[in-house]
Amino acid sequence: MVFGTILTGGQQVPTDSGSLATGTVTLGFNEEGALTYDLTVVGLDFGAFIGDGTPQTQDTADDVTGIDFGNAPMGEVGDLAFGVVGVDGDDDLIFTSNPDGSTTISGIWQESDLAGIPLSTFVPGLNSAVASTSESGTPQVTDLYLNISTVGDPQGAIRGQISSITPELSDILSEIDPLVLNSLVIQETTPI
Ligand SMILES: [Ca+2]
Ligand SMILES: [Ca+2]
Repeated sequence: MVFGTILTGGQQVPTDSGSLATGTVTLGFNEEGALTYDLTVVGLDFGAFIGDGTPQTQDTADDVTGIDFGNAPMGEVGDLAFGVVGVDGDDDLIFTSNPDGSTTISGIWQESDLAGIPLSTFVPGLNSAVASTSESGTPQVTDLYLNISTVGDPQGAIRGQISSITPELSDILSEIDPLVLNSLVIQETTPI
């Protein structure tokens, strides 16, 4: 995958949401030019979207209400580009509840999906970031981000700015143990 990022509460704007949930996502263009994404999250409740809708946790604050692509640089709130859940969402969404308690969300953002801002608007910027990364070996942050909102954090619990990444970083992001990543983030954000 040529794009990826880590989602945390600390990337929320204007302030840290305080959420201790984390996510990793990798993305890439498929042969048809659509953007495929694989997102794995620890610490949020996707029960409403899986099977008979049984909640994954008793607490309702962690219940996910939206998974959205937004359009803004890091540190800014932008317009909704593509809301992937709901009736006008991604028709390719697959939710998988993993044995370790994490949830994986996979989908394909095509030009034909009903998006607030069509995918084609982002393609030149995304391609240019990939070209720059393959030339310099350095990740490039794009103006596209992923935001997950919940009952407790309706503006967003965790966010990650989509970056073009090197093959090495892509391997790390797809192979990292989600629970290990989550414990690292919790250690960093919990005051001693
Ligand atoms: Ca819950
Ligand atoms: Ca789709």
